[in-house]
Amino acid sequence: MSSLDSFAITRKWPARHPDRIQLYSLPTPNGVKVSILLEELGLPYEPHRVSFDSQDQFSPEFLSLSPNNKIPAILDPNGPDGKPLALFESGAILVYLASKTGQLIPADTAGRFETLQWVMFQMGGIGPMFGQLGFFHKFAGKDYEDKRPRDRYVAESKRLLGVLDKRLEGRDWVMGEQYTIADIAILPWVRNLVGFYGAGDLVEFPQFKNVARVLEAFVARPAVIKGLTIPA
Ligand SMILES: N[C@@H](CCC(=O)N[C@@H](CS)C(=O)NCC(=O)O)C(=O)O
Repeated sequence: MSSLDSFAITRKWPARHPDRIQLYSLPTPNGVKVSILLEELGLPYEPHRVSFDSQDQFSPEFLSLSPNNKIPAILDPNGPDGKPLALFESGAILVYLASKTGQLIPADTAGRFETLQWVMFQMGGIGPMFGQLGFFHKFAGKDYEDKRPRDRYVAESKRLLGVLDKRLEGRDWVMGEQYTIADIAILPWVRNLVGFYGAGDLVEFPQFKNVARVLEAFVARPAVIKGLTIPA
């Protein structure tokens, strides 16, 4: 009997290593944020694939942990006070894991909140806007005759890329010299926009030279290369 047995999610995705962080995910731009962070931190974890083809995200077991039916989610057997902690929402998971380890987030209060501000910029801006652009450019919305919704998200995505490009001027990473969870939140979405969504031309990506430079450095990191493939 492990401390995770009382979590219904472990009935559908049994924990073979209940002492490790359990990750429920898929290699999407939101999912890989967590696998990349776990790889960067070198924390032992056990990934579980939540298959959208089988509608796993709507199963009662998954909803018991992630009521918004979205990946990623985690179950940490060693949460606060040594008790298990279940979490959904990638931003909350990034902040939790960085705080738990004291890594990839500045130690000083001002630097910490500045980092969180950029994580929120991704969660409230880049993620939802790029995601809508993907719908109207690559998925079902591409067949809509009325191109105004697509154009709205193209314009908003370009605006957000402009904000990010300005921030990265003269900086190695979003927070300057220090690589943080802000980079891990934002850059998988930029990669997805120009890669999987094929929207590079649409948003005139080459003009965002600082974003392109930092994205190149990001995707070369061993932890990023590995994290992008998890769960297999
Ligand atoms: N704000 C959420 C968004 C998560 C999200 O949108 N996940 C998508 C995959 S990238 C998902 O699980 N979609 C499944 C569905 O909507 O049914 C987060 O950052 O964790």
